[in-house]
Amino acid sequence: MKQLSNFDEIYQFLATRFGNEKEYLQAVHEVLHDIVPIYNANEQYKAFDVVRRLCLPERIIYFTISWSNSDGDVEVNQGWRVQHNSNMGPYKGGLRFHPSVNVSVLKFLAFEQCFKNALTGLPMGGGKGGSDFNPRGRSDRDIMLFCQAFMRELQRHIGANTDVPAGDINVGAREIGYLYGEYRRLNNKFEGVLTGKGLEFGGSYVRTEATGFGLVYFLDAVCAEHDTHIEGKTVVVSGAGNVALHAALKATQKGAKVISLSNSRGLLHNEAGLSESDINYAIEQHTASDNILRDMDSKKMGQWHENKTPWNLPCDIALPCATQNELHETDAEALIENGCTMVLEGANMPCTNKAQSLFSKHRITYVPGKASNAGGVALSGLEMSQNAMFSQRDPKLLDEELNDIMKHIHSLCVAEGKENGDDYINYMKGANIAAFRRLADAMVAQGI
Ligand code: NDP
Ligand code: 2IT
Repeated sequence: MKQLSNFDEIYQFLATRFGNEKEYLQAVHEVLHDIVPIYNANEQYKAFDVVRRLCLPERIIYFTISWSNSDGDVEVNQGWRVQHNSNMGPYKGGLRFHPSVNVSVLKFLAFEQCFKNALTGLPMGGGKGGSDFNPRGRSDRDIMLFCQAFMRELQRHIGANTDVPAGDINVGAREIGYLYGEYRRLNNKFEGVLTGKGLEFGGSYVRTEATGFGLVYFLDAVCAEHDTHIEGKTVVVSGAGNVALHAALKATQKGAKVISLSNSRGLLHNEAGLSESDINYAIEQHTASDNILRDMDSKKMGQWHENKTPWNLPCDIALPCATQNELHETDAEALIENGCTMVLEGANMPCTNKAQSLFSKHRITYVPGKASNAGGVALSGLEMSQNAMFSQRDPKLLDEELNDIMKHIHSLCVAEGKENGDDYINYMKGANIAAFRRLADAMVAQGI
């Protein structure tokens, strides 16, 4: 029976084989540290070698997308689907279109997705996919042609009970519509094979808002746990996409002062706090604009600062909602010095390892994305169940269920994340252990 003397042993096994996959190793390292003691204390987990099996994807599909753009030129992109773990349900997780997409990024996202999906309590395994295609500056027609070519390859590997992709960076409602249309045409099936669909063709109410809203529902629970509330707090948000804008909107509705948004090119700062109508303007216009934040500056909704990030702004709460490793150790230092006491991740792994360590050293409340951004995939799970029943549920009830799911995840983190004799809650440890127990039990029950 395999006893792991410490987490280094299995990490070394992975590091030797996947030494150049730094994001994947970073995500695994973060989890192993917390779960190996639980593994070592459980004879069945050891007998079934669950940790090693959980770290390795069940399958990685690679394909080349050769397509003809709207000018008739041939373009070639790379595509992947990482089907990480299916013990708890069909592989489930988003698709990302970005030039930075590679195997390491998708493996880290797929690995984290398994833990996140386990926390939702819904029957979903974990996966992630995407392409190095860069949609910036492309015509709508090019986006459609690319999505169709991508789906021509992906379609043979997915299905409503096999693998259910959704959106992620640069894959939103428009792209899901084009992807879904191509799947339906090729398979002659109208089934819940993708989530994030339009409301007219099997989509769910509240899915668009769910990640950002869910993040703020989680923040509500964190505030209650610490005898405080969101109202009156100064909040910095990074990103200006689906997650960031809906987080900013819900936080503003709850009385917080949201003083920033950002993108890969710079920062929008509004010291007085963005209004609901400013944020709604961004929600309505961001997909049509090349840089919505610069447009907001020209409309006097804040000041645009080229190449700046929000992390030097004084605040009570930080919500990083853009991308992985966007918040470094020096940013964490600046946040702490300027009075920030809570950091909740809307993006996946936005804080570097060193930034995380600094937060815990200074007893800053830090919540990893696998817990705090689980609202998006939770609503995807509810979209899948609506599709299976050919129904469409009421938005108010779905919003309440999202709130309940986020509160439940919070309680799991608190139950497993409280250190003995200390009132500091280690949300990272809590999330990792709670998710691991569920995953490991499902693996043991289903044999090798
Ligand atoms: P969007 O494509 O809607 O928005 C992404 C935002 O992040 C844009 O403002 C983009 O700026 C910015 N961004 C992207 N790359 C960088 C970078 N390298 N540096 C700074 N800013 C960057 O994506 P989402 O809002 O859907 O996703 C954001 C994060 O949330 C991702 O980590 C994703 O994995 C995670 N997530 C998403 C969920 C969902 O349901 N959509 C669910 C759970 C997590 P620019 O326009 O300049 O590129
Ligand atoms: O990171 C994520 O959780 C997502 N991009 C959403 C996944 C999903 O299947 O809804």
